[in-house]
Amino acid sequence: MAQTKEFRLLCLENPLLDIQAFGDEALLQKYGLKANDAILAEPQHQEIFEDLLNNYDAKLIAGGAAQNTARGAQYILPPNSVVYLGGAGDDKYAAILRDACKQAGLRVEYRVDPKVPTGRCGVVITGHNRSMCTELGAANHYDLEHLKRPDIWALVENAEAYYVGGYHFTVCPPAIMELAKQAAEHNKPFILSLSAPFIPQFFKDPLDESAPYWDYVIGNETEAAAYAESHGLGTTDVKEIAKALANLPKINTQRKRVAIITQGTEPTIVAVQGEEQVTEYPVHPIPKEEINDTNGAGDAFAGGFCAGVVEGRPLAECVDMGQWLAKLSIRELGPSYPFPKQAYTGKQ
Ligand code: 26A
Repeated sequence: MAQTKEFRLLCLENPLLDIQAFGDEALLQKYGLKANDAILAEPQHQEIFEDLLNNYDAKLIAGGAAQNTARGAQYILPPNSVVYLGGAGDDKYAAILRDACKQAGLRVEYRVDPKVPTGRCGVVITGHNRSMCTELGAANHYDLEHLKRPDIWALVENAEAYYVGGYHFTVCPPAIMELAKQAAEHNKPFILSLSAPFIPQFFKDPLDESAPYWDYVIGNETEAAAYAESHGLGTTDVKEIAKALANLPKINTQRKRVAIITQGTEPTIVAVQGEEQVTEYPVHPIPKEEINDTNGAGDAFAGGFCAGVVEGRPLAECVDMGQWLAKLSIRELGPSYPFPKQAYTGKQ
């Protein structure tokens, strides 16, 4: 039997170690955090990491949104299917990340900066919400030079699909554009996640520059709303926003753009470029008592979805794979997947 090609999916973003704890309203207030948000740490947030570790029994868990997605896609795909790029330090935290990725069978190619600590993300869980506060550290030093290094660029050329976490717009838009252009030139799918409301709000220009290259754009309802507001779409209707995203101008006309908006336990909305009809895919709920936390649920959705795209499955099945993997992840602590592995056995 012919061997399947290796490393068909290449992902790029910010490797982070999550410092995650169950907290309360007082903790959120202490640092001025919203219950469900993702922000970059500012001076007033510096203490949160030690605070979580010392006073809230925080756990260290591999994170970084697209790294979670990459581990998720690899969870479903055959061994050696996914490679992940980003910037990390040369420290204990990087070792934990490498270990977790190795266990998940994910190949990582970090741009190592020995002078800067690995990025970390303080995660405060309250109920079914998660508030994230990120200090990017070495992840912020990812650069084009690393992407263009001959051994890394060979991985880019070899890959058949690209997934970029929108959080990377805060780090290295030129690297994103290189992948976007490579995808369009070779008719490979380029998948982008909006990542967080602050990306369309405060990184609008680089986001918009990449938009013509999106074959798939994935976001949740709050990211969609932030996009609509920052782009003056004049609507708060998720279906209309999905349609607007799908119908933005596109460079590679061989693929119709697909916009996918998840909404927690509400149906996933899917719009296809040029199509009037928007499709809703109901989520298969799990009993409340089985929910551990929702940190990484969206990343897991993207992971399952990307695995489907790489395998060339029909759109409805890609969505189903995303919902399936998200369901597995929210039963685990943080952005993790159950071991021993469960197999996706077809549409639920
Ligand atoms: C640039 N920022 C803010 C970030 C992140 C991030 N990943 C990359 N860049 N802020 C939070 N995360 C990750 O999101 C995951 C949950 O979706 C966290 O590390 C967490 O694992």
